[in-house]
Amino acid sequence: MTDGFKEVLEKSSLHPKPAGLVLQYGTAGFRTNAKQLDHIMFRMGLLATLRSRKTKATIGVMVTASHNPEEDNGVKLIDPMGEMLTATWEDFATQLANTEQKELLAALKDIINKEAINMKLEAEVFVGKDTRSSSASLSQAVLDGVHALGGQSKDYGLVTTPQLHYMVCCQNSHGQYGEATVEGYCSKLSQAFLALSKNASNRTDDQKHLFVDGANGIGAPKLREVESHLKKQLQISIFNDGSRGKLNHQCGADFVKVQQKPPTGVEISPGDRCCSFDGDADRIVYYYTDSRGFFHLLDGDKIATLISTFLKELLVQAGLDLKIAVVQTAYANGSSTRYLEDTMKVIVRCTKTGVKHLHHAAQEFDIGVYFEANGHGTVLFSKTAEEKVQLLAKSTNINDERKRAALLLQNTVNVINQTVGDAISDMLLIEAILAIKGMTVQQWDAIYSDLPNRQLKVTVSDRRVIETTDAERRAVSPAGLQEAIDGLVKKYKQARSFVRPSGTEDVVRVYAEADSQESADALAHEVSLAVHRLAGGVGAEPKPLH
Ligand code: 16G
Ligand code: MG
Repeated sequence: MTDGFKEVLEKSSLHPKPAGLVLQYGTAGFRTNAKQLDHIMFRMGLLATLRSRKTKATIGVMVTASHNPEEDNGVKLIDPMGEMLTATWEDFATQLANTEQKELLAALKDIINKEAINMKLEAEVFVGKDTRSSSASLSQAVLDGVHALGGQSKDYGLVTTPQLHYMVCCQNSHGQYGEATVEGYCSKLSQAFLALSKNASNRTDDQKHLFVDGANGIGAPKLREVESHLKKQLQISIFNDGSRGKLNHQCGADFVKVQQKPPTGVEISPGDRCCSFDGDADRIVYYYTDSRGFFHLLDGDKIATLISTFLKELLVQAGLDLKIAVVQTAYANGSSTRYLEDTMKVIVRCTKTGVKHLHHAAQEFDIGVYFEANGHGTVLFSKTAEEKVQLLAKSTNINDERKRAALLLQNTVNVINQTVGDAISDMLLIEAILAIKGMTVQQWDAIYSDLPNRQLKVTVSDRRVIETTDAERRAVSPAGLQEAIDGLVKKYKQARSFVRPSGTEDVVRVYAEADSQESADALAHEVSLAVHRLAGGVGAEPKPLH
């Protein structure tokens, strides 16, 4: 044990912390300019090793800054079943990150004591990275941290974030979830996709064609690996594959969702079915342009609707009594919530922003479909649900319709990466559903019409003055803000608005929706003004959009 610590001391001096630098383990780990992250990576290697001993399981560490610009990087830890790191350990991560160099050992020992960690136990950490130029040396710093505390490591090199989550889950489930290799991932997902596709009626090559914007990130090369298993059942043209353009620059899911326009670097014609991944391929949105050149976005809400409709129909056909729910956040378009509740009659839950909150809420149901409007999401099946599906799929004394539905459900379970939202897996599921239902992207889009909406940002001196409740839908402080929002919302038809401090940027976010784009824009502006006036706005007051 003493020796181990000696090595920590020696190695940590190679990854020194800039004095005074303070960083926070945010919604999705640490994320900032890559130049500030070397010591963070080393320390997250240390922390992951402790977490591995504590849980007696393999832990993952992913080096990525997702949709942030190329100059940034970041890191997040993955817990044993492939979930996000548990909240108490997020606090340890922040403490360890901000401890000055000379206090590092004391901070480590503090965690070891608090969590009663047996340092004699073995530890194993899986490490992955995205395609950023800084990722190679930063992931090496993680590995240095793991080795300094005597942990074993496996370096997966370039993988998508959800692939690393998958590997961790496979390893800790001793292969029950699948084989912990990229090849294992590709073959599990593609086999399930091919089995699903057999249920599609004959499709033309055009109908099988999908245009994918890889955001110039890791999603593109990883999708190529999957594609080689798909036996041309899906014909993919990949744009922004990283061979030329800059990561996330004018492309990728975040750009398309925020700008409401197609990415640059994609040559598409009206009606072509397209999707965009983000920089680490844990997010996906679909879109097309119509013959008049109008852009149509199919975001996480539309994806959740498509998937939950498909699953609900299969449950009815299979005669399975399983409780299905859709989990959304306050950003979900009001039309989607209304459609799901009133027409589809499924349970809808709303949680705070951030994948971990949705994931936990979805675990409470037999089948929990969760998606953020921005395209993060997946489907979770409870153990009972999976067992019932398996049993029915094996049974011989049921009619053809039930059998077909049971097999479809079984393959649906297998095509989904249940550990976390996964652009590649979500894409395969969506493509299979469209093929089976014989549905075009326009028909999918027409299931319901989005309410016009607008998102704005307001800079304030301290965004923490805004505190929210009711899954971020209401502000409890500063005094008077919620009353002001309520008053403004009343002025417009079908209107809704809320504000929340961002978990990833130093701004307050404002969301508004209403029956027309003009009204949504005007409401968003008026609410921004209220935030600026009541929550310590910095600089000039927000100007109207028109
Ligand atoms: C992070 C979250 C995402 C959330 C976003 C909100 C994960 C993996 N990612 O990217 O789910 O929508 O933050 O950002 O949890 P904001 O707090 O700046 O609005
Ligand atoms: Mg991402």
